[in-house]
Amino acid sequence: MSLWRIFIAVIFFVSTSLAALAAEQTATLKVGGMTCASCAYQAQKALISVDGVRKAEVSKQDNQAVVTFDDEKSNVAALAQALVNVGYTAELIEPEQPATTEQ
Ligand SMILES: [Cu+2]
Repeated sequence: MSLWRIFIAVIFFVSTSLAALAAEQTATLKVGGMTCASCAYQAQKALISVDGVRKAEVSKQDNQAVVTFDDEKSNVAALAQALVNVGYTAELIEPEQPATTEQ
C-alpha cells in the first residue's frame, strides 16, 4: 500500500517538475514551395537548427511541418522565418477546435 503511494508521489513530482522546466509546444505549419523530397529535407534541417527545436517532421506530401519546440527558447515566428530563409513559405495552421458534440 505505502509503496504504491510513494510511486504515485514520485510520478506526480517528476511530471510536475518536467512541466516546470520546459514548456514544450507543438506547432503545425503549412509549408509552401517544396517541390521534391529533398526540399522536405532542407526544410527539416532549417527547422532543427532553430534554437529550442526538439523535433521537426516535414511532409512534402501534406506540405506541412510538425515542430516540437521549447516555447521559452523559440516561437512560431522564428520557425516560419527559418523556412523563409531557405526559400519556402510558412504559415501557422491553427490547432483544430475540439469537435462539437453531435446532438
Ligand atoms: Cu526540392
